Amino acid sequence: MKIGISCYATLGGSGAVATELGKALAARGHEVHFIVSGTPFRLGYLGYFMDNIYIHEVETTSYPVLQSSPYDLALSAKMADVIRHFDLDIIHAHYAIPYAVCAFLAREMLGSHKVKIVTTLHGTDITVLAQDPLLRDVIRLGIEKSHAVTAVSQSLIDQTNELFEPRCPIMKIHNFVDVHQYQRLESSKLRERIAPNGEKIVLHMSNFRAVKRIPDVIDTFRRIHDALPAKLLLVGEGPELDSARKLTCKVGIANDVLFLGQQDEVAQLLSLADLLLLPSQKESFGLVALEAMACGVPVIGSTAGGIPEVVEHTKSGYLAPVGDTESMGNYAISLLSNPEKWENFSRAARHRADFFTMEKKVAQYEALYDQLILQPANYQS
Ligand code: GMT
Repeated sequence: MKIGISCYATLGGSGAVATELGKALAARGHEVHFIVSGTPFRLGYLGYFMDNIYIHEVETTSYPVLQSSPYDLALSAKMADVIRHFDLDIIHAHYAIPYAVCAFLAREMLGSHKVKIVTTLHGTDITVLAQDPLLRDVIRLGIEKSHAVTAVSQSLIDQTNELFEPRCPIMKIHNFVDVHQYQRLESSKLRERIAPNGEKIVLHMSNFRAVKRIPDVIDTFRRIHDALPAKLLLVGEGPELDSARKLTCKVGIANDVLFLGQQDEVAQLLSLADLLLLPSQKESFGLVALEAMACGVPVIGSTAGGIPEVVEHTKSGYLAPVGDTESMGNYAISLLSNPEKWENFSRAARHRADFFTMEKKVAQYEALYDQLILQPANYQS
């Protein structure tokens, strides 16, 4: 098959999933065309050449009469160009706006073309952006003009159904992890440097947006730190980073918190951790939780969105209502102070990750593409 993929190229779960999917499809012999604003971050540091992958960068223009640089229109035109030139079978949009809407525009530009549009909803496109009445109808258009729509969790399907009542069912394809790449790697030397006195290592990794509730990460860690020697690794960048630094000073834990910024060697970092914290306000799936679990790291998180579909409360981690840092702290302390319990949770986390293996989920996407290719060219509506 010839498959176009359009997604956010910068840091974030949707771009990570789209890129890992593209890599897996290419490895299975499909021709994959990324139509993006820049090389997706998970393709940028492969260290080897991947056959079957093509990258088409969108260039925008500016002109005094235009209010802003028309990126979305340039993206649509680029999609149309790539669809026509490479005779794509599928264009897979990751995130409703702008990608699903641009894919629709691209197809309209081409008049008649066999290409089918698949849209994957990732979370904030529905749980945040679609709450804005101005954007809601644009998102509705993207959903209705797709030939198939998938979502990364049942929770996200339920929220989308409630908001849009789409005519065609949304298909659940959970996110996935490459369990060969994400496994607990040897890290004793690094661990010794970061936690020289045998401190427990707690990790949070995100885009540091308000939705991640960074103050809850810090408050949960403060409770752990009060009870036992521990270090907190904060990985990622985003708008809440500055206030996070200030808060760690204010609560007196700054010496035991490491701000690592954006990092590429995710499996290596996760392998260092004894616990992952994910106390999000909204989280359609929580890819980082799955990647951590594949590395044998139990998760302490909130019950928001799709997190309970990934983390089994009391088995591979503990979940508490959003904002309940007291329970999160107590759960964390009970796990970190009981090696046998931690070992059981770690094993269960690795076992749980096997439910979300890349092979299974990529096969589901492949089957969906196959099915669409055989169908007549009408949109959902
Ligand atoms: O919030 C993020 O981590 C970024 C965001 C994105 O769109 O890149 O992630 C969303 O998509 C991920 C991949 O499907 C999911 O694992 C995240 O749960 C989801 N984020 C939210 O729902 C807040």
